[in-house]
Amino acid sequence: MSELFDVQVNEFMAKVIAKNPGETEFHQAVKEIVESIMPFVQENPKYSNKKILERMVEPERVILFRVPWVDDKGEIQVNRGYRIEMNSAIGPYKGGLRFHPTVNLGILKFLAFEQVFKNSLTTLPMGGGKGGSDFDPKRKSDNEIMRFCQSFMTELQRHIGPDTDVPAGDIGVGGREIGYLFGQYKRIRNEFTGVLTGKGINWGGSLIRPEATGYGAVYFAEEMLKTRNETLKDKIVTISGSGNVAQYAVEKLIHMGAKPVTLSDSSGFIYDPDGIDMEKLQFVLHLKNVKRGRIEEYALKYNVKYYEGQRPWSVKCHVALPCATQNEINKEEAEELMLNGCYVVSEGANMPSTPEAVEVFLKSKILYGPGKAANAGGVATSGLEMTQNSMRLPWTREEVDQRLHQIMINIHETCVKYGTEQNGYINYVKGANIGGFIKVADSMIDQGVI
Ligand code: NDP
Ligand code: 2IT
Repeated sequence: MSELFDVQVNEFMAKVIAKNPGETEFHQAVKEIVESIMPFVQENPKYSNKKILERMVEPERVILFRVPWVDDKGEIQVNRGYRIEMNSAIGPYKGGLRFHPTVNLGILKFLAFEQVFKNSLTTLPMGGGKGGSDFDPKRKSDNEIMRFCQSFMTELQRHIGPDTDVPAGDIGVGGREIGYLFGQYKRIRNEFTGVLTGKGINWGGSLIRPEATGYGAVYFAEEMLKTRNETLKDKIVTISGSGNVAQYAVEKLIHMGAKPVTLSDSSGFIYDPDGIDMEKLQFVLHLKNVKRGRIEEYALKYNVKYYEGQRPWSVKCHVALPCATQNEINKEEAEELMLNGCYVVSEGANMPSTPEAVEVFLKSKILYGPGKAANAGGVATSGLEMTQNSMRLPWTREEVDQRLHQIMINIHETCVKYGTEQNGYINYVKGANIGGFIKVADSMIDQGVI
């Protein structure tokens, strides 16, 4: 980037930081976008004249509310609920809910901001939003989870709707939580609508939605490899996380003939040099989705090594799929991945690589697919769930999977279109940011000063 752009980015960021103090993850997400977009905006004065970036970093609406509930001991607990309605230029607000003790305004604003660009990349008509709570679902009984979800929805329901804002899952929010949330919405509003996605298959859910984010991240890795005339077959793959995204990334990797060798949770990671096969994956699904246990149990069951308190990036691999959380690959870990021969990173999680790690990937000229492109398959399939709800007609697994696959191919093409540099290197960060920006920015211009 030229010095002029550096100055402009720094000036822009100084204002964002002053206006949103302490929201470090939000600053990080905005800076990455602004660094990519600033040169493009300068070349296209219609965007700078209309203050598009200045408007985009300000959420259309932020909702913050009290979530009181009674635990199994009869004690009253108080959590904080949020919904960030970031941008509705191209469709109703759309994005997940995260239940995790670390949740705060800055984290949800970063996620909502990313979501705006991601949703635009899917080509489907969805604006961007995100919400959640600092509620910790770990070690809670099923009844406690239900009571919390009911209290959360009792307030959230007045702000959302199938044509207004359509939440879904994220960390700590899966099929079980969506069920309790949906039940409470229906009870209060007396409406059976597609107000949430990730619903159960008997009550308006879409086939392949649970699989979609993990499958999509693997499809994206495959598309990146194709640009070098390679495939995933026989590639050794490290994966972090062992939740929704990680589980189905592993399944698709197995289908494609790759060898997934690690999984993790917030306590540590397991390394299975023989590869995680379908039978072992079934064990993980039961462990995580039914027993709600720790990944360490995999090591005990299959007699492999468990690394307490560590992340899997020291393991030799061709491909890395971070599928746990933000900032889970730092500069040193990125360098270690490169030294060990890793040359494909496809991000299932949102912003899993720190800015310094991203710099390492781009300097090393590897195939690096940032989250807003690589993990867009989840929200894209949520968009397909909304379509099926509107039609009141479900599609088959094959139909949804085929559409998901095509959307990931299209997102990859958009990244190539806007991210290919003069020397031929595809900078997917730039490609995804500019590709996602244009449709939202043009829609904002069409709709006046909104
Ligand atoms: P889950 O709650 O199903 O799983 C999360 C996994 O990541 C768990 O193994 C969890 O371990 C681990 N994890 C969470 N927080 C941390 C942390 N602070 N440090 C270390 N490990 C952590 O969530 P998902 O699989 O749905 O989400 C994973 C990532 O993918 C997130 O970044 C999310 O935003 C992103 N994403 C999800 C989509 C979806 O459709 N679900 C769509 C697009 C992106 P533990 O159980 O110990 O907490
Ligand atoms: O980060 C994400 O894209 C999600 N958690 C999925 C959002 C959705 O609305 O399906």
